[in-house]
Amino acid sequence: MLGRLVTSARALETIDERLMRCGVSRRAFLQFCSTLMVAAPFGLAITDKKTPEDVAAGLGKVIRPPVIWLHFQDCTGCTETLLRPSHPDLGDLILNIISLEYHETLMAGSGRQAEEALAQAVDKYSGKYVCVVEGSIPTRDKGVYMKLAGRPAMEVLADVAGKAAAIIAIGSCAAWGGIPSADPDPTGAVGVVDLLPNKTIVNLPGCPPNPYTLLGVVLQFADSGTLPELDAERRPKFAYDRDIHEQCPRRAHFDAGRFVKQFGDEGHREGWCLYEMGCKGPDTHAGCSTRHFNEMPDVWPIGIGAPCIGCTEKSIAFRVPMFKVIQIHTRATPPETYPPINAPQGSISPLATGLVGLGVGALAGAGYVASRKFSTVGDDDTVPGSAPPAAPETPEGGAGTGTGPKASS
Ligand code: FSX
Ligand code: SF4
Ligand code: F3S
Repeated sequence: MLGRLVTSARALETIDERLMRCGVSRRAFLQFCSTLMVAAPFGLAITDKKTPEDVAAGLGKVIRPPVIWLHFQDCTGCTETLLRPSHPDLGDLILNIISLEYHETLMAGSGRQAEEALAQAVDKYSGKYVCVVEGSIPTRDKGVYMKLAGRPAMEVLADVAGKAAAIIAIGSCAAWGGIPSADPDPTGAVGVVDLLPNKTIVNLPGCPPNPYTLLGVVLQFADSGTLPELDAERRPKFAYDRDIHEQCPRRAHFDAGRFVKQFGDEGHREGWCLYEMGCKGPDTHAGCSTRHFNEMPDVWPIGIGAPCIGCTEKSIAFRVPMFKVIQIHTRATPPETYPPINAPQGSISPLATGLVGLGVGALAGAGYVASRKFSTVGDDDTVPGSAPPAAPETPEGGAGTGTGPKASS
């Protein structure tokens, strides 16, 4: 695939040649490379380097990948997030790094002119271009709800994506239907994979997704003809292997049981956890908690005080109400199940003692706490429920040293 893309594109420029010709500063390119490194530190061949200079040296030799971008039922947010970072130069830089051959929102032409441009681009780069699809495809009533130049979107997709070297479904709409597929789904909206099940498709869900994920996939493909490793939902693992909750800056509040109860309350103003406001972060795979949007720190849903709606998960976003509290299915468990770190040494009922021993005894730390409780009760045969507080531990007479509560053997 590499050979095909590089040889056939000999007439195209390398990224270095293009940047030099257009007077783009090396500094801007290095900044882009370091952001790409931060956005995709693992799992992407092009960023698997020591320094941004190394990444830039490798990327500079890559032939600018021809990209044909299709728009179907969408809000254009995926395009906006790619080309409207807070530094306008970055949008320009991106358009110099990829070779965007067709994009309805950005091109000057319209109508017949635009149709001709599409046909020419497909013809010229047939089998070599990356087809990026934004938006869902209506299928109800033979796809009559969206037509381009008289052709249903389904037909345009089959034609253009069918001749691509790789297909990327950007955004939740293109990945699995997104907002247009929400109940009652009037147009029968589906994602690309539903219509082209046998094609190699990379899904980049998110409403919108992080633009660096797209650029990383496109550039790796242009560089080596390979795609990054995908998960079962065809999402690149480098961007979707963690859940939001794992690296959320509000996680300490979740663990401590500090929850926002109402928008605007004291907890909300203090930046507490949004779980009880319906945050879906614990069940949502995406990198937003560490890779923010628009090149601005804290610009992501939870960063601005809104709960994550699970926009990258097809079983959550636009299916589960935004503010509904979810059951957590990942490793993170609600804080009340965490073993206490400083357990009060007061009276303990037999039931509580038994439950502690059975329920959390398997955990090493909790097992130790439980055993302390067992020995406290057992040592002096105090009737459970009326035991005096245990003597505080001291360096001389700490746990397991003979005078304090003993760990069971
Ligand atoms: Fe969908 Fe793209 Fe959501 Fe919008 O256009 S993924 S509605 S943010 O941006 O397709
Ligand atoms: Fe962050 Fe949401 Fe998890 Fe709270 S529940 S820590 S806000 S991801
Ligand atoms: Fe989407 Fe949640 Fe990130 S709503 S943008 S996955 S924080």
